[in-house]
Amino acid sequence: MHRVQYIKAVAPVSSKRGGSLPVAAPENPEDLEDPEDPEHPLITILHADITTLPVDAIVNAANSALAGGGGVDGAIHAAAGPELAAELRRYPGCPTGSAVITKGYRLPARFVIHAVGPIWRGGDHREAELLTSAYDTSFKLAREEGSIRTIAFPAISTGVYGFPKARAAEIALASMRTHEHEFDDITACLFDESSADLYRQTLARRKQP
Ligand code: AR6
Repeated sequence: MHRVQYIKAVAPVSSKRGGSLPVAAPENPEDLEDPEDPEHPLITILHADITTLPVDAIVNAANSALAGGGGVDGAIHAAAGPELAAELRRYPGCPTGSAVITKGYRLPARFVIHAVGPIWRGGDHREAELLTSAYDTSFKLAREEGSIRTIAFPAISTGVYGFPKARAAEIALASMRTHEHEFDDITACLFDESSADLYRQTLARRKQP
């Protein structure tokens, strides 16, 4: 039960059903199964700081210079330590819609996948395609690494890059569903409760015919 292992270390968090999850693992691991969501047992929606998650890999919302910055990028660099920036300096950069993988250094996660989402410029500049590509490339790198079974994503491009949150949630969850059979658990890690609610609603809607 991979989910039990990392929920133990994450607090506060919310479950897909909206209730708070216990900080300690329940006596019966089956308590964490979601009977309301049998179609997507491997997609977990969490309200949490992604830097705290002891998953195999976390995904960063990076910029094409791989130069660090604010938002989740800044938080990941601060938590990982300066070795992360040093490893990234080996790369000339990364095109929008693509990603690179590094070690996680002082993070609980063993790897960081630095994905470059698009800057929102009104919607007519391939933004949706590029955001899909950022997610799909992250999954591809994770698979190629070979030992990554659990992976967590922030809501790429929805902060300073300005991508509309509802459309971004649809794109993120569509990519996660495409790849869910390749991993033991995929976590959508949202930094605020309203975004976590949006993801829950979007996932529920996708199940309707
Ligand atoms: N854990 C999870 N999610 C977080 C965290 C966190 N610790 N901190 C912020 N978020 P952003 P972008 C959420 O702006 O829009 C950087 O400067 C946040 O609420 O971090 O892709 C880079 O260097 C939002 O929903 O990334 C780039 O230059 C989401 O993460 C640029 O920002 C993404 O917000 C990338 O912009």
